[in-house]
Amino acid sequence: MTTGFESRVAHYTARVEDVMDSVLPPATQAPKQLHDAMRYAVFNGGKRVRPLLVYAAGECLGVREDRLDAPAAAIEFIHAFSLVHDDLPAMDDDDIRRGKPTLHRQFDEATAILAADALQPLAFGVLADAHDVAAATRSRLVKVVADAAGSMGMTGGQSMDLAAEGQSLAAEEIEHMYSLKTGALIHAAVVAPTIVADDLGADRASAIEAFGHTIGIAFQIRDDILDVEGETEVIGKRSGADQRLGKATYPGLVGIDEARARCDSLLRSAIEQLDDFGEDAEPLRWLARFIVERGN
Ligand code: GRG
Repeated sequence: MTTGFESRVAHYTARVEDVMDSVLPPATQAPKQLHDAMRYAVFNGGKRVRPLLVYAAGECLGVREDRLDAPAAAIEFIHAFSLVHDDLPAMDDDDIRRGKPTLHRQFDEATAILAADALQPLAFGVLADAHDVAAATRSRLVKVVADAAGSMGMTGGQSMDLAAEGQSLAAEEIEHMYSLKTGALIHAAVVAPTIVADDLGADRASAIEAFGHTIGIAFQIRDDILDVEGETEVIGKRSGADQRLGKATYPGLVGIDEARARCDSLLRSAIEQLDDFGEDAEPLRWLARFIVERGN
């Protein structure tokens, strides 16, 4: 199906990539290897789902796209940072990401750690510099992204994921871990426009929040399904990694068919959570379907 948003995906992708390019120091700037590595982490591919969610939620709420550039870029920097750390030998020890060598393979481990370290403050710097957004709004954006990345968000979820290797978790525990490890940043992507939007009522804000929570869990279950069923060449990372690492995953617990059914049911809930927005939420619905149907 097409909703019109599909035709704007290339526009928004180019837009956020321009913003990120403009704030990342050039690779010719010393320390050159560090800046080269930061750029590799950000520009070695990537679907840009989180920035697209920012712009789609912004369309839903009638927020001007230039007011969404800072959260879109900041959240993608945090995401890029997390992938570099996730791939390190101390974590999932992966050598392919987005079909290319992981950062520590392309450069070295110390450079990968430092490049990721530098992407995180860059994200918060972008939010602090969003001068077309009021100071109080900027500070709320910083808080939302900080909470999403922190120990009760993505980093906490990653810690639970590592602790659960070789363990057996219940379905609810796995979904809770997913809602932090993957869902927290996706949730922040759709919540950021609710902060930038003028006069948004509490009901509309909580409907968007609920959507972000639901689709964040579905995103990770789909990722797990791709890890089991996808070809390395298509998914851009080594398939079967979860089983090799003894990860506690949803398909590992309930099987692929039930995992797919859970993903579909989360998609239905996410779409229902947008009912009150009517046509304005079509971009978000389109992205929700993309998230559970994607092939990489
Ligand atoms: C970054 C604050 C901070 C701490 C590091 C390593 C870590 C803590 C968290 C990792 C969390 C993580 C890697 C979750 C997996 C999320 C996931 C499914 C990533 C893949 O996202 P896609 O498919 O990737 O959007 P692309 O390549 O398209 O950008």
